[in-house]
Amino acid sequence: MSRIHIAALAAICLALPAQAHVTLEKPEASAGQPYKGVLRIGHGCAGSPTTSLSIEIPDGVVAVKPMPKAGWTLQTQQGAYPQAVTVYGQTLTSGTRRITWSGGRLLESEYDEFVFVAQIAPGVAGPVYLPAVQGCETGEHRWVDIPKASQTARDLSYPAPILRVAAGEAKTTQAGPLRIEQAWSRATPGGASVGVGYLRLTNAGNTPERLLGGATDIAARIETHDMKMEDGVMKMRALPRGIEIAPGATVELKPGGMHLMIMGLKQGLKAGESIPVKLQFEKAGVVPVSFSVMGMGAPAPGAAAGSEPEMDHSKHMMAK
Ligand SMILES: [Cu+2]
Repeated sequence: MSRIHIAALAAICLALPAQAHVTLEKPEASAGQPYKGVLRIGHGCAGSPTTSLSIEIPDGVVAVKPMPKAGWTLQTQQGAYPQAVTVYGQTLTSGTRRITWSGGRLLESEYDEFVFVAQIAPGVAGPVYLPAVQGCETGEHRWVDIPKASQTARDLSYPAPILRVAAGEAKTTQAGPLRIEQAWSRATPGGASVGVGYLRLTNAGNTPERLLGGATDIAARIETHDMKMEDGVMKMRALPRGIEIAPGATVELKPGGMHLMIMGLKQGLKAGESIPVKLQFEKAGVVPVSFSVMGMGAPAPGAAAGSEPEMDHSKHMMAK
């Protein structure tokens, strides 16, 4: 090859758009929030078709669930987290640390996306990296370089996909001695008239407090409910006296147990939005809180599949 050809080739390589690298479509996330990662593969290995993609999940990215891809085999490797993470009332100590899609064939001339969902642990801030190995029929690209203090990703030939995490606003509401945390709900299927609400309540006061229900513009009313087994069937019942939070106690409203029931929904609840709710307490009175809506039917982050009772309230039976 002539000198000119080499120079031209080098120029082309340097001019490759960012898409030539393996990158995340949305490289920003917030601590304590859900995150959907879309890895983009825009080329093969020097022309050779891509046949696998493997990514490492960094510390602080938890409750990871990869999306299966038609024509590709999905494998995950589980491992311990360096410290337990509490997400929406669940304490997680381990989870998916590596995802591998393999067995497909993505031509140099084609583009594809590999998807996972995750939760960013509270307290994470700054960049985290998801080293990725792109396997090809011939050779591989190891997108695993992490910039040193004086560098940026631009200085690296094979930068690892970067995710910049903004310190999330602490989703904690304080009302006198009462602390309200991690208020969340679930997306509803079309036409559903009821939704659920979960949260954690801590009473640091000396007298009992009581959650009586609440109100929201997007539904007729909000009730306090419980679930219990009756003749082998999980049934829910209204708690007309509300839910007590004893002095010094923390009460968790969570799947399979006590919950808020949002009755008479005027619109569906969509993952990613937040619902403004005015909670009603016996002593603290009306306390505004917003509920983050999580994916439909998804178990609470970290809950093992099948570990929770039926949560589709449209099917579930009201105890008499
Ligand atoms: Cu209910």
